[in-house]
Amino acid sequence: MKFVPDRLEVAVGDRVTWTNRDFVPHSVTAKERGIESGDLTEGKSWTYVARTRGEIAYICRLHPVMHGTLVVK
Ligand SMILES: [Cu+2]
Repeated sequence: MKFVPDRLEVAVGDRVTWTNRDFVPHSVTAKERGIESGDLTEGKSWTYVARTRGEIAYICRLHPVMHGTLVVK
């Protein structure tokens, strides 16, 4: 029920992959950026290509207490 790590710094152009290692579904969602992984069930992955600089605060849409930050440098 948490993103590990919950803060990650990457470079522009990097591909970032989230994998659900939990047994309940989760998502990677940042509405203002149009980021939406859809529901990721156990073992499923989703990849985002970081194309613009900045900090992206994201949540799990299914469990909004789950927060993460992706820093694109
Ligand atoms: Cu979740």
